[in-house]
Amino acid sequence: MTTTIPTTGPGTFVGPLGEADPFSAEILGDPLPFQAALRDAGPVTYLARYDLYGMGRYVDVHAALIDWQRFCSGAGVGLTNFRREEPWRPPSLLLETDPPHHDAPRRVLAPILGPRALRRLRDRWFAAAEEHVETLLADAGAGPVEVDGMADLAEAFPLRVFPDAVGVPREGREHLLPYGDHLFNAFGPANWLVEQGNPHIAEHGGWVNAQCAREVLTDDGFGAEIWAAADRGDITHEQAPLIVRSLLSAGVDTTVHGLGAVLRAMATHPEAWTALRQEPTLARVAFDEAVRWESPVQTFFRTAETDVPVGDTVVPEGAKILMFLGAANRDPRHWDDPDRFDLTRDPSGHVGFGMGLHQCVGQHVARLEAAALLTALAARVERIEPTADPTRHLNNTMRAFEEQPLRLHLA
Ligand code: HEM
Ligand code: OVM
Repeated sequence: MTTTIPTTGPGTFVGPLGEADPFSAEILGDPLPFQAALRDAGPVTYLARYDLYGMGRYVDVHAALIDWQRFCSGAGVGLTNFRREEPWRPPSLLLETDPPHHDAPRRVLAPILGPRALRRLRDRWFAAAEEHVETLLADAGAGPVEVDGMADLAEAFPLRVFPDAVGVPREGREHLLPYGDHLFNAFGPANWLVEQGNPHIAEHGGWVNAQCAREVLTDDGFGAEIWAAADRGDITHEQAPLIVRSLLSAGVDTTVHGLGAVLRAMATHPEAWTALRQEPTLARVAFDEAVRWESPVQTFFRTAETDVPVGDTVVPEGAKILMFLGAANRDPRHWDDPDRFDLTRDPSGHVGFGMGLHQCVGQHVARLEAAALLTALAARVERIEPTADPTRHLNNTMRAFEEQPLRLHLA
């Protein structure tokens, strides 16, 4: 059964906002009209369907994300309230905890994934990207090459470099994307998307959990560094595998859809591609602007620790509040012409990687992957032409593409 939410074209959401289902196929497929209506309705809006509160304005989302004392993560950052219901997997020691429990895992992981540590990977990833692009374009001669921007670039490149960096074996890596897809669906309600994943999650989750063991990981990756932190006593040996699990949970689908976003931006904004080719150091700002513009992670929940007044509303203790990162990243109250992908704007301050204590600890990894792939493409590809409309992959949390048919015109 599907519920039809009438829309009257781009930018207009019609119908009672409080009854809307933000996890319906209609709104997941085209979230912008609903998000505009949510922002216009006020700082916070009760959404009766799931007994939750929604926030979409930049200023309020930003304020709530840095207010971890009142908008907590320890009761889960999905719809399930861990204080009342059993979580579907043992909670993340990073994402789904508050201080003081959050402190040690975060202090351990941040330097492992930080800019200093990543310098070691930079040359390797840039070379891997060049080789990947080279192979993709190999039998083209001088003519253009038709690819699927998702399967051939946005998925293939992270799957090539990231699991190696964590230190997981080759065998079984096909579990990573479906595991992440289900995990991000499971932050939402138990709708058809979750039901589609349920029969397969034991298999994917079994493989992912098994890769977190010290014996399975290589001795030179992020995983080994997490175990070394346990040997030093910075975390316990019981915590180590769950922290490795965070990398395998959060580190793959997110970058795939982040890269999907920047490829879409470049395919639809040829002048931006030309600018990036002339100045490859623009790759970083291009990726951040794409993360703002598309917000591959659209939403996360918080739980009210006490009664919290927001505007004219009091969000009651124990209530779930859905933070619409994607709505905040396109709030015209904060951004000039927010729907425009604009390489000349300063996208810093966007909440696509979150904000505050839980702000993405893997963002430098994501940026490095993007810089490597975009730089390699820029050297060989003069123009990225969309040959058909991309298709969307619906997910309760992520804004994702299934397919992006592209024609790469060689330089
Ligand atoms: C946290 C988005 C890539 C690991 C977050 C949060 C967001 C986010 C929005 C905040 C969650 C919250 O406040 O509740 C993204 C996007 C990515 C990306 C859009 C790519 C474009 C990565 C990568 C990794 C990673 C590559 C691992 C290497 C994590 C972890 C957390 C996190 C472990 C939890 C941090 C904490 O709670 O302290 N990410 N992420 N992410 N991310 Fe990312
Ligand atoms: C984790 C985790 C899982 C999903 C997403 C995420 C975006 C973190 O297991 O720590 O951050």
